[in-house]
Amino acid sequence: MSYEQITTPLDGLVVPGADGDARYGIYDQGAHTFAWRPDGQRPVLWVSGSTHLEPGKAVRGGVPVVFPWFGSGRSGDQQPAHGFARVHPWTRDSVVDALEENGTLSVTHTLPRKYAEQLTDEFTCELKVTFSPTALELEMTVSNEGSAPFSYEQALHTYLAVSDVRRVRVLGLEGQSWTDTVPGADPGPHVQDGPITIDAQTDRIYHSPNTVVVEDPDWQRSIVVAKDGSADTVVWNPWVERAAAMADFGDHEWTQMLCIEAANIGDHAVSLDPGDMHTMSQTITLR
Ligand code: TA6
Repeated sequence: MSYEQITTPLDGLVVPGADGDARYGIYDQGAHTFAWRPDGQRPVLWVSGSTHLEPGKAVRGGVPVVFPWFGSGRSGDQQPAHGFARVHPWTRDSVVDALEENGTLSVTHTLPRKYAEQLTDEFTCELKVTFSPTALELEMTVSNEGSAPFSYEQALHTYLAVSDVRRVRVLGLEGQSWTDTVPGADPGPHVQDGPITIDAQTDRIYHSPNTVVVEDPDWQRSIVVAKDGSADTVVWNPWVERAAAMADFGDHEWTQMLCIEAANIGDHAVSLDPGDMHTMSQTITLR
């Protein structure tokens, strides 16, 4: 097993499986993980068949890195949506290839400071992604290199592949407080009563550090999303109308995916004093 450099549609690395499909994959743009598929398994990450795959445009699927704001930010007027990190090429600093030894590949990227033209803050943002046959681990570390406090929002906006989103259950957030961000909905706060099931457009910020389990009976698997350094978990499915309104999202694809996102948003934005750093990590496994 070995990795290959790719230059189209975007620069990055891929580890092809026996069938030629990507087992592991990451683009340099946005340090964007686009594939993780353990042996004998279906893909764990979902990517739209209609996604853009061109420089400067966000990829619809995989794990977009949301930084330094979520959505339109705490001011409500920040552009681009979900920050600039995901639409620029990051510097690929290191690749640790242990594929022959144990099937593991670690890739570390940093976000070039020049793309943060809207910010005066001095910071570094690094993402280390470790692919293995049993886990996908993402570690996002931000350091304050300046002389003033630096505050940011973040998310690992993970698109999980499911058999049919109407038939999965999400466990681990029972009793947790959540905010409804569906346009026109009562934002709450609400308290989660029992497992989460999806029967309409769903766009929620759970204010919880808990591990989440997505039970998928039709595919006879559960996807476990554990995290550290994250106070919020976003749960999103666009459902019919929202999916149809997105050019980079196939009209019928909404049943195939569910976003479970480790995040720090709003009141949980991270504030770093000069010289401080913070790591948010997300580890995905199957059971
Ligand atoms: O994380 C959920 C969310 O904020 C949704 O409201 C929806 O906008 C989704 O992200 C996708 O955002 P994007 O900018 O990638 O189209």
